[in-house]
Amino acid sequence: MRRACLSIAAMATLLIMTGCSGPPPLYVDGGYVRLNANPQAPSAAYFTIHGGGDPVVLRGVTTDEAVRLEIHESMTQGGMASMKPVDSVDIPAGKTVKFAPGGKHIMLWGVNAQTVADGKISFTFIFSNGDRILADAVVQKPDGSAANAAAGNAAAGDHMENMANMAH
Ligand SMILES: [Cu+2]
Repeated sequence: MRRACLSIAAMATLLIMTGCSGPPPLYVDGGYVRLNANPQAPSAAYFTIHGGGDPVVLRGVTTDEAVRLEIHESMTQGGMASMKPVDSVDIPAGKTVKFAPGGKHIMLWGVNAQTVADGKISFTFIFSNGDRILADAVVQKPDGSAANAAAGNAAAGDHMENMANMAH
């Protein structure tokens, strides 16, 4: 599913470069879950959302593979790091919104152990324009290495393929 979205994005990029004026697609990629070293504590998921032709709002994220999740925003105030849940995230047209450590993230409670072993978690992103976009996240151990070596390598391969597409 993720691969299909990426190739549509790559094709759209090519169309734009060849002079077609179709709007850029809204899509999600670069997903990974960083497991918490403390199994009782929540883990975090990170993604990159690429805005399409019109501004939209991310209204929610779901997964079948965790007990609960929340969209969070981390901040540092007076040297104190904290985070708070957010209900929605604005995705401006044509802009990239990155979920990354120290900023926006998806907090996950009770990640399915079998999913962790498989090394991949699927999420659905729900947008204000009605789009529901499925995106996979590679599961990483607390040290950043892949929880499942095969899944981790496949993701790295996707990334390389992506870079190659962009170079065309
Ligand atoms: Cu959080």
